Formats: sequence, structure tokens, C-alpha cells
Amino acid sequence: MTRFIADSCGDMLQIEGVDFKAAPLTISTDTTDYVDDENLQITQMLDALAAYKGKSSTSCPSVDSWLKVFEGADTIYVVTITSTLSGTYNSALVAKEMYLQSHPDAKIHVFDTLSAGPEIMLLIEKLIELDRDGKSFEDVCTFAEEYQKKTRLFFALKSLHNLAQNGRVSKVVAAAAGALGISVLGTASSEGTLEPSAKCRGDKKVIAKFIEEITQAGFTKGKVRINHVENPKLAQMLRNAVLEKYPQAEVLVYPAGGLCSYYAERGGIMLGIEVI
Ligand code: X90
Repeated sequence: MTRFIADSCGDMLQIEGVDFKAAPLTISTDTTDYVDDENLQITQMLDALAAYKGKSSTSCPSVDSWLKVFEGADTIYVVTITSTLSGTYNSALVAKEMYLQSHPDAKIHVFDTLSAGPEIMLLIEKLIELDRDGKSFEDVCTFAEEYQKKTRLFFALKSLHNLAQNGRVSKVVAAAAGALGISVLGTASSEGTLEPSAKCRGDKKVIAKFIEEITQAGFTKGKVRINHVENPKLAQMLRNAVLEKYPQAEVLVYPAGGLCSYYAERGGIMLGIEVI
């Protein structure tokens, strides 16, 4: 049986008609663990964190939680958040070796997306599509690796507090987003790190900058995936702007899951594109 698996940074808990499972990351304060699964109330978590004075942090899925989502499958595609910013990819690799010991005939490939959120989503969708086309495990892996080279991630964040608190961006970069109404835009670098590109004041400028960046990246048509942290208005504005300039784009908008909501923070928005 073939299964598609992602960690919860992919923003996806289930996919209709597909054997898909997510392995949760966890967001923690000194008093509470927020497991990023179907039971997580994201608005409640964001409210509680906003009121919380202490430090918060995150942790990757344990090897056990990976093994749990592997169980019962023999052809497994696993997609993870960038290994440069998280131990998730590594814990998935450890789980893979353990699973293969008890299931020696299983086939497992773990993809390091070098990215987050909507770019993870694009790879999951591509894997499902390649498998539906009837490709072998080896071919699915080869084509998916090629596809990874053609996808990009851009984002606009209103606060980088949680990223800085956890050492994922420098305090200097984070300070830029401190001022009211300022968004920090950026991209996932080819090494899978967060690379700031611009500071913008106001949503209109943010949208214009996004369009400029995807144009520079060579986008003309194809899939666009947008997640947002309680900011449907900005997500729709971005969707409309993309479609106006690129009518052949296929744009989907959805709310961010728990892990992306924690790091992209309220108002944040992330955009994945394929350059085909
Ligand atoms: O293992 C862990 O504890 C998880 C750490 C995750 C750290 C980064 C999450 C980023 C989520 C923020 C904006 C996009 C950055 C993309 C850079 C590749 C989303």
C-alpha cells in the first residue's frame, strides 16, 4: 500500500481520496504543549501565546510518531520541512531505517524540501500526481526531485519574534518587523534558510512586491499555493493580483497549520509557486 506523509509544516491534515498522513511538530511553553494535529485550536494557541510572557519553542516529530504514520504502508513518500531549520528531516531518516528493519521489503523516500508551508504542499501534490500516472517508486522519486528544483517559496511576515526567539533568524532581521504596519518579505534560499529580501509598509506594497518576486523567479502559469495566518483578506488580495497578471495560474488559498501559524505569526502569509 502506498502512503504519502508530510510533517505538519505542510499545513495538511488529510487529503480526500488519498492515503495521506501528517506527523505533528509540537509548539511548547513552560506550561503547555500544543501538538500540531487535528485537535489543535490554532486561534486559541495564538491568543494564549500572545498573552504568555515566557519563552516558547518547537520540536520536531519524534521517531515514534513517524513510525506510527508509517505503519501499515509499504511504499512511503515522506516530505519534510527544511533540514536547515529543523531536526524533522533527520528524525524521519532515523524512522525510515528502523521501519526498514522490521519491514525489509518496504520502499521509503524522505524528501527534504529545503522549504516550508506551501512549497511542501506543492511537492505532496506532485508526488500524488506522479503516482496516479502509474510511475514506479524510483521514477516518482526522480521526477519529484526534478520538480523540487522548479518550486519556490516567498513570504511576508508581520512579526519575526518567534523565529528570532528560536534562533531561526538573527535578532537584527527580526527587529525590522517590529514596527507597526511593517512586513518583512523573504524567500527560502537554495540552502533552505530564511532569506529576507525587503521591508514593506502596507498591504498594497506587500502585494506589489510578491508579484515582482514571482515574476523575477520566472513564474508564468501553473500552481500557486497560498497559506495565511488569520489573514484571509491579504491572501485573497494576493490571489486576485496573481490571477490578474497571470490568468493561467491555478491559485489555492488555505489557512496555515499550527507550526506555520506559530512561526509566520498572525497576519503572516506564505506563497509557493512552480516555475514550469
Ligand atoms: O524542529 C522544529 O522545532 C521546527 C523549526 C521550524 C523553524 C522554521 C519554520 C518556518 C515556518 C516561517 C516563514 C518561512 C520561512 C521559510 C524558510 C525556509 C514559516
